[in-house]
Amino acid sequence: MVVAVDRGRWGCVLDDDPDRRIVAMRARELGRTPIVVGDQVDVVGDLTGKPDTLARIVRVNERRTVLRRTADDTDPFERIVVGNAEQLFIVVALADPPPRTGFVERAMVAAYVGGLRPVLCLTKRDLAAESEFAAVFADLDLTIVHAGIDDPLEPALDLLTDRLTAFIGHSGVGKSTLVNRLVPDAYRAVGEVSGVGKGKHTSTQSVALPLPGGGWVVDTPGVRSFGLAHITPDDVIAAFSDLAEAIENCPRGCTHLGPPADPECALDELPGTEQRVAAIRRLLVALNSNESW
Ligand SMILES: Nc1nc2c(ncn2[C@@H]2O[C@H](COP(=O)(O)OP(=O)(O)O)[C@@H](O)[C@H]2O)c(=O)[nH]1
Ligand SMILES: [Mg+2]
Ligand SMILES: [Zn+2]
Repeated sequence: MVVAVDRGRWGCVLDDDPDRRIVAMRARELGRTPIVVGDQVDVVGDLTGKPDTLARIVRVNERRTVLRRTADDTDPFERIVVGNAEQLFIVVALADPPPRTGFVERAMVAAYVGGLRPVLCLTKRDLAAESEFAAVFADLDLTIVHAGIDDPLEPALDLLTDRLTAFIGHSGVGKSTLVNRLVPDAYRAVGEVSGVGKGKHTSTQSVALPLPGGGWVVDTPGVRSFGLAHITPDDVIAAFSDLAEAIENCPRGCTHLGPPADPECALDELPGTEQRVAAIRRLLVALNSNESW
């Protein structure tokens, strides 16, 4: 599995000896094939992991899930953030910075469409009550966990153990603080704004960190914007098995928002799903909001 990426070199761990880390290059025949953290790859060459050895990645196995983004909502080039993550921890502070439903909704869209299970991970409950914030998502399949500095880690660990989980969140929400509690030798810088224009030691690459009890968390410090240009309303609906079939009866070009934009949307004909459909339509509104994170 690829656990780190740095300027044309990939850090990998081996299935049969997860404690041995090797550094690999991309075999010439792979061209510019993207290789990202979480990818399962085949490696050849020197696999000893000794200093100054370099293995070669000769194949990238098909990804089970793919978390993708574009730079903004108009960027035609999509990039893969993490491969094969089972979950997306959407880290949100209840205050400082204040939570935004649009951020969570856009993250959920990226998760559902990529095949990841979204989890809303709330911090800073010591600063503000949960109030209505999480209630907005009640009709969606969204697991909620508290993992701020005053919360026990067990509920988060129950979800994380033995899985590969990607973490995203705005700067300042407490992501590094949480990662350091979960992975005590991770030494993620706390109180640091990630991204462009910072010192060269500021990591902007994703990195997978091993949980002491099994499983991996992928910190994504460079992901400050999360454009969704590559996602259509049909992609979002397709991620919900109870609604996917219904939209085959929609008129062509239906955006599934319902009246007045889509008076004949088939989602309005499904008995007993009004609230769920309304919740999923809020995701479609967030998809179209053109909002950068
Ligand atoms: N009050 C409070 N502060 C927190 C909590 N979690 C993190 N912080 C603080 O929030 C600031 C930003 O934390 P950091 O982990 O660097 O956030 P990141 O930018 O998301 O990685 C730091 O001063 C942390 O000590 C929390 O649950 N409650
Ligand atoms: Mg941080
Ligand atoms: Zn429709």
